[in-house]
Amino acid sequence: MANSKITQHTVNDGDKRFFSQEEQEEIAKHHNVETPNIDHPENNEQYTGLQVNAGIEQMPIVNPYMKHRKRRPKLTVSDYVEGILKGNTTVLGQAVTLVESLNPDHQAIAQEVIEKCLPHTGQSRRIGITGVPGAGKSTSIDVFGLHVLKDEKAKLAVLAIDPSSERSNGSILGDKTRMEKLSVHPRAFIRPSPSAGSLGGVARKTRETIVLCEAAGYNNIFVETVGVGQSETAVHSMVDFFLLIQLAGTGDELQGIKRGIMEMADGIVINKADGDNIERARLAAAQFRNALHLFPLPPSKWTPEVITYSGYYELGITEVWDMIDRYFNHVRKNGYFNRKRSQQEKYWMYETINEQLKSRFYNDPEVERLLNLKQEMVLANQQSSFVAATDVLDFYYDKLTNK
Ligand SMILES: Nc1nc2c(ncn2[C@@H]2O[C@H](COP(=O)(O)OP(=O)(O)OP(=O)(O)O)[C@@H](O)[C@H]2O)c(=O)[nH]1
Ligand SMILES: [Mg+2]
Repeated sequence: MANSKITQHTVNDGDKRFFSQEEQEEIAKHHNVETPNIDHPENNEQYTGLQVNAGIEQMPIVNPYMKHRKRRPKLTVSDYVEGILKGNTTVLGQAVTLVESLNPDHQAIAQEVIEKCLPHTGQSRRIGITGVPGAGKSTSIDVFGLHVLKDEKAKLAVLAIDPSSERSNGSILGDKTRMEKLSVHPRAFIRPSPSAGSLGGVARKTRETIVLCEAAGYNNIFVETVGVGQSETAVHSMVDFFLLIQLAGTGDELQGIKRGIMEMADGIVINKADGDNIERARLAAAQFRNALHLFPLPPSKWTPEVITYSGYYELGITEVWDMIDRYFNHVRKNGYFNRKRSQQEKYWMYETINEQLKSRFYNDPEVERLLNLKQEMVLANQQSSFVAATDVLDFYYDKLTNK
């Protein structure tokens, strides 16, 4: 009895604890009890009954054969640049991840890498592709992409802008099922939209990714976006050619609501011109052509063309691409190509300034506090919105100048 009292000790919290032989001796000494002498019949030589085998040793919880996986060595700026210029897609992918990272250290490296890549860019055709959900963008990009890649010297990067999205990882990745052929093509690089954030932020990251891709030798860039909201403007401001994918019979062609988007388009293509949809697609094309006549000639002096095709059945793909080739010849000849790119550079400089100004202002904790206060006052009619706004701005300017 005394033995069991010691070997199985109950502590206050009701936990049962077990002690080693030495510990038991130690405890026994402490409690003034004799060292337990475990006297079991099994230990007697005469004993012939059942024996309890020694238990097996507890397996270690860590696999002793496990090899420590080497951590990927951190790349330096020149490692990144060198890898990208060699066209190493793993390094390119890692660099894009840096561009997308919110970590300021990553951002700093990313900016340096971009800066060093800039001299190696500008040689590509940048094509924006938009269309309402279900218009067939992914299906079409797959076939357009393969068409472009028939040229052995061609490399294609497919990027996306989808600021709305929790689909961030879905947008293109999920779509890889719809881009089956392209996603396994050795000369294609597919990257989903940077994860949700402000449109300006997402668009800037995509634009920086274009720089990296071009430095890596991708001479064709597709930027996909969903045909709803403001993202078209962002895409339009980073591509040379803007392709609008439309469907027949959705009523869009009559509503003219997409006027802004139609004005941006350098080419309108009516998808799903197959089966019994061919006639309707032709009709829609005619309506679009009529509508386009109402717009003045754009600064490119290029009249947007309207073409029907079928992405799924791969009909009319060459015609679509011939149109795009014609556009590039046209704008290269009349100098619009370079002019537009310069304008875009300027646009993005101002966009970045706007974005930075706003985010610094709104992320300042003191401004945030004052804003909350002023908001209350405005809601309670104690101050006009104009005076409240001026007060907050003055406070911020003072704070900046006193720094
Ligand atoms: N009949 C026909 N169906 C097509 C064609 N192109 C695409 N589809 C079908 O239309 C549906 C939508 O195509 P997607 O390529 O996923 O369209 P999407 O524009 O990428 O759609 P979101 O990613 O949701 O914006 C799919 O079921 C396609 O199979 C086509 O040329 N003809
Ligand atoms: Mg899609």
